[in-house]
Amino acid sequence: MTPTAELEQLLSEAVALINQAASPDALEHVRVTFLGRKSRLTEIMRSLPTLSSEERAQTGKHANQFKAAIETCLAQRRDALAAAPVAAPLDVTLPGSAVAHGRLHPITQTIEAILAVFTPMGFEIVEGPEMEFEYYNFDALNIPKDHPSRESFDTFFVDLPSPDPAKGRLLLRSHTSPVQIRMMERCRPPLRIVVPGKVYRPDPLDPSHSFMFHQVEGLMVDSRITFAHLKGVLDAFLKALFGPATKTRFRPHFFPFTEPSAEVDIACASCDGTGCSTCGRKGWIEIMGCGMVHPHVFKAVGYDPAKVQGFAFGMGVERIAMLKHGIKDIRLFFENDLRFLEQF
Ligand code: 2U9
Repeated sequence: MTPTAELEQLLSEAVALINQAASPDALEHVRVTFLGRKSRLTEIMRSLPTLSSEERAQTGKHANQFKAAIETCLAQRRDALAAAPVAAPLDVTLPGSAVAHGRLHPITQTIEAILAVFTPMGFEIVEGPEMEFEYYNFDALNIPKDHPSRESFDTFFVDLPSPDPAKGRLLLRSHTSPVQIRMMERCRPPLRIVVPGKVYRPDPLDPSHSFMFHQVEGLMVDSRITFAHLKGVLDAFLKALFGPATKTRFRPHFFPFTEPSAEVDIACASCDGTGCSTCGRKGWIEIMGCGMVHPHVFKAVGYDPAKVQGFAFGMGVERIAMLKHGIKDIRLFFENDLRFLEQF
């Protein structure tokens, strides 16, 4: 093959490769192959002195044309690549990448589940202060200063002078009941409220005690309210929370602020009341307390106990969450370990 024929063949190969090149690097590779020091073109140029003067003139001219044609081609392709969009067009049908999302704390989820049963029954959600006066936490609730029942509501007192000495010392509330007292002071009956919130008791930490925990309490006041209303509402509540087959039992108890008072048990779902380790072989699990509001409590807020009756109830949120999820240690709720929290 003559050098001229060979250059023509190389040119068509080079043009094809240049047009296929998808990146500046690929283009450079083509340039080195066809124009570089080790290329066929360089060999042909080096052999020019061995040719006759006529052949030398011809081949030299063709070699220069070859080189110029390839350089033009390379420049065009370089411009085309620079103008092309960098990324592939967006395919909106591809599945998206998952966005990490947070979630509500299991205690918040449990509070919301509890409230979601009461609000459709007409109960309004009310909140109040965590730092309280002795009067709202104890006195108005028929827990007199010298009464031994006050000891079951062990209390953190706040080391600040009381802004209203007539209402006693400041403390961290040991139950959410002071909020119901404040509501009754402000509103005339009828009243239907549920009160979620944090409460504080100086208990030593163990698997079932924490110095701060959450309660949901409730209060319904109207004329002609009876214990039957209390039973109906709480039985419906526990069936909504633990399932329609849940059996309930009301056991007599004592609270200073209610009379009569009861504790409410649900039949153990693990053994259906026959007795197992979950229920301590008793077949029943204590779930909440309740009772008819004591006449002294109504008197304290200016309600006439001859005209209005009411029922009240209270539950510990951590205890309910532990029963619902089979959690054995209350401290897990407060450690903020994501391996625990991400399970809810
Ligand atoms: C007013 C009148 C009465 C609230 C009540 C209970 C029974 C009760 C406990 C459950 C477990 C607290 O978290 S716990 O330790 N609570 O058993 N609470 S009746 O009675 C009231 C509240 C406010 C004005």
